[in-house]
Amino acid sequence: MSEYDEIQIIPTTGRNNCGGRCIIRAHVRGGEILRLTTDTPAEAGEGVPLCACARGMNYHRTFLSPDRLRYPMKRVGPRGEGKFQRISWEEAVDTIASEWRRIRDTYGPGSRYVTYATGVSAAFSPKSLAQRLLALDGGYLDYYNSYSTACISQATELMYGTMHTGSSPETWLDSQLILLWGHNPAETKFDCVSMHLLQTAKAKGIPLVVIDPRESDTVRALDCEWIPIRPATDAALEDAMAYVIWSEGLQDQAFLDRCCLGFDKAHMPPGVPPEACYLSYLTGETDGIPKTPEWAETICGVPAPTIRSLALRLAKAKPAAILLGYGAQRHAYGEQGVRGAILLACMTGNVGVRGGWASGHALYERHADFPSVKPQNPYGRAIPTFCWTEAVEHGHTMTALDGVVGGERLDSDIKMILNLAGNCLINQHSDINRTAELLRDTSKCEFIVCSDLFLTSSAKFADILLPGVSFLESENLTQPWKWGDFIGYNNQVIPPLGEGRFEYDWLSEVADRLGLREAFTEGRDTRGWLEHLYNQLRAKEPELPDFDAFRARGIHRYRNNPVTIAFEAECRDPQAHPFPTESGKIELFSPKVWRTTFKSDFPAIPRYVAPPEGPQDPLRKKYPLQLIGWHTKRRCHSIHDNNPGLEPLDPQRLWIHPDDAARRGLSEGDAAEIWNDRGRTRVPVHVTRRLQPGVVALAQGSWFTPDADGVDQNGSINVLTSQTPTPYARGNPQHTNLVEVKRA
Ligand SMILES: Nc1nc2c(c(=O)[nH]1)N[C@H]1C(S)=C(S)[C@@H](COP(=O)(O)OP(=O)(O)OC[C@H]3O[C@@H](n4cnc5c(=O)[nH]c(N)nc54)[C@H](O)[C@@H]3O)O[C@H]1N2
Ligand SMILES: Nc1nc2c(c(=O)[nH]1)N[C@H]1C(S)=C(S)[C@@H](COP(=O)(O)OP(=O)(O)OC[C@H]3O[C@@H](n4cnc5c(=O)[nH]c(N)nc54)[C@H](O)[C@@H]3O)O[C@H]1N2
Ligand SMILES: [Mo]
Repeated sequence: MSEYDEIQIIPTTGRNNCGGRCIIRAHVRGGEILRLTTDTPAEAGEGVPLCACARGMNYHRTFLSPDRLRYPMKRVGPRGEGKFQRISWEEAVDTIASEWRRIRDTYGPGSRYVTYATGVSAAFSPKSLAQRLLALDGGYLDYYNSYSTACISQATELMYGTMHTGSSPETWLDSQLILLWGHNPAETKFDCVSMHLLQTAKAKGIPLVVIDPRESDTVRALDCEWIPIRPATDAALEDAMAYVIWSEGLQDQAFLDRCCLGFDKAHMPPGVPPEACYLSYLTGETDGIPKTPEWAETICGVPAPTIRSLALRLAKAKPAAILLGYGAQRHAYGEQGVRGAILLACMTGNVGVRGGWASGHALYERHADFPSVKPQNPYGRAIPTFCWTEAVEHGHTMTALDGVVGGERLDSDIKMILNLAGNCLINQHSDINRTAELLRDTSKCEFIVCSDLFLTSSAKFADILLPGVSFLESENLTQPWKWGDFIGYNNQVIPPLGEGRFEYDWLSEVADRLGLREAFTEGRDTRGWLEHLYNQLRAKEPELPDFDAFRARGIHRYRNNPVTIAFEAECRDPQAHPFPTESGKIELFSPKVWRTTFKSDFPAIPRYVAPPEGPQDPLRKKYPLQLIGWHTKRRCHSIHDNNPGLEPLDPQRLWIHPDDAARRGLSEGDAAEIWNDRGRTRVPVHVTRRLQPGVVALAQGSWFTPDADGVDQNGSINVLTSQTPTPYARGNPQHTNLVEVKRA
């Protein structure tokens, strides 16, 4: 390279699992990245600029670090110890192909599992490609749910019959009140447009209220009202708000009568005792306890007058929107807070109207998705993704009662794991110590392949460890999460580091060993597939330019973005346009839950249930503090934790209230140990009034770094979290934890 070489500006987009997918422009000279820039208002035209945050601007520093994995390796010490020996790609591929075949022939196709892994959240992802090859080779154990949205997606479907409850986000500007419930968009990127819209809403004078145990960055960035709540008690607050609205006669009774099942006795399904309705619970007819604000205050910690006034404001603001983040549902009874929010949206007549919001998951597709590369899975069975450790331990005993779908039971434990561009094998899954012990036993899961950029805690558990390539070194097709009307081309910027390879290349060689190359590749290389997938999308989205033009620009911003309101027709005339539920109505009471065995511990109506490790658990005598996590601006999950340049943005610290700190003799910056029966971690404390006494908070995603005694030294929250799934969705309760803290 010389300074006279031409500087090329290559447009690309990131592909980690942050909802943003911001625009990155790499300034490259002679194969070397000089700097990264991002979208500009001039480029964006009338659209919202798709600007990268500090993480986006740091991709090259994170990914081109000297710590990158550079060649294939095989494990030499005990599994998990992290000792590896360099091998050739040929040996790696041969070993994978022969173990793949052996395990299929010994235990059947359903013994093979590809983990939840979001490091390449793009259309042509290593995870989907591995599942493609397994499907062509007889099948694999699939999963459903995500670590992101298990409870919110299933609770929403339970009530509306669909997760697609989102309207166009521009309609937020037609609201009179917006509640950001367990939602922190200033920090937790779901997209590049939410904050822009919320800032516009703020400028228009629309009141914004944040309900969160922490005074999040969103409270500060939008200067909004903050209602602190005890973690895992949102459903109690919602019950009491419903009580106030009902006792003041402010509910939209016509809407409830027309569109909802189970609010009161007169609207219950046949064959169910009428007093199983929501109202009988609310008034205390069934349990003698009216769900008053005073009742809720003792549980959720929000003062009764605040509850009353919030309820009245919600009922009187017409229309109003309850926007849910995913934080309040990553809890032990995370389903119930979601159901309560939907109930409030129904009671206040905010469903199906512009400026209102159906609430729930709010999936929304204004434009088509890229097609899948996965053929049908001949094995057909799937588990909740969070329950994969159960399937390693005792898969052959798992049945529909454990969340198995697509068949009555599993016929094998998991014997082979492919963990490609993911860190859920250890770092991001709950109860790291339990998972590590399980995976150390090579008689249980017999073979583990990891492909990553770094020697992460998950990568240390690989039998074969492969060097991947980052988005700067390979290409793909990207799409943002729900609000963002564009698609991006992840152009390759520089050649791969070391012997790093995109997963498709070596999977094609494994396919070759299995006699499946032609079926797997259909004769295409990566570029050929990307063009093929793009053209399939283009057939549905006629305004897309041809592939080469799209690739050269690196982005297409959709011009035709019609405004849609979820359930407009259903709400107007549910007879002619039934909701996609069994009853054709919004099921405030769920006949499905009533019939099933969930009945005993999971109620058929939205209502507060005291969760294990919640504020009312007797375990608080031993572990008095409720610990939650959050997704910090400094990382995307575990990504960027090894980039010291980003650390000052949000150093890993335990947030603790001054009263709790004083009681333990802790001052700002002191090293603390946090523990419960599952594990221990050490981290400095941040003494702050940005949360209430009794609550502590630790950002999720920090790299598990155990000392010789197994005590984590890096504030990695998953040494403290539980593997017990939530009762209905069987999701991850990773924000519900009781702990104690002391000076380290
Ligand atoms: N910067 C950044 N952005 C990201 C990600 C990232 O890692 N970093 N990850 C992306 C991914 S994959 C996902 S799934 C999303 C995650 O998005 P979310 O799940 O919404 O993010 P969290 O930070 O876990 O939770 C949001 C807020 O909920 C609060 N909260 C926790 N417990 C409770 C509770 O009991 N009640 C209430 N009312 N609030 C509660 C937290 O304090 C937090 O401020 O973010 C995406 N965007
Ligand atoms: N306690 C707690 N745990 C949580 C959460 C929580 O809120 N609290 N959140 C959960 C959520 S919402 C999610 S989505 C999961 C996320 O779980 P994961 O998807 O496992 O999380 P990441 O840390 O993003 O892991 C991505 C991995 O891919 C690697 N990688 C990045 N880019 C590339 C690439 O181009 N190629 C290859 N081969 N590798 C690459 C990174 O080095 C990293 O190891 O975590 C969950 N875990
Ligand atoms: Mo997520």
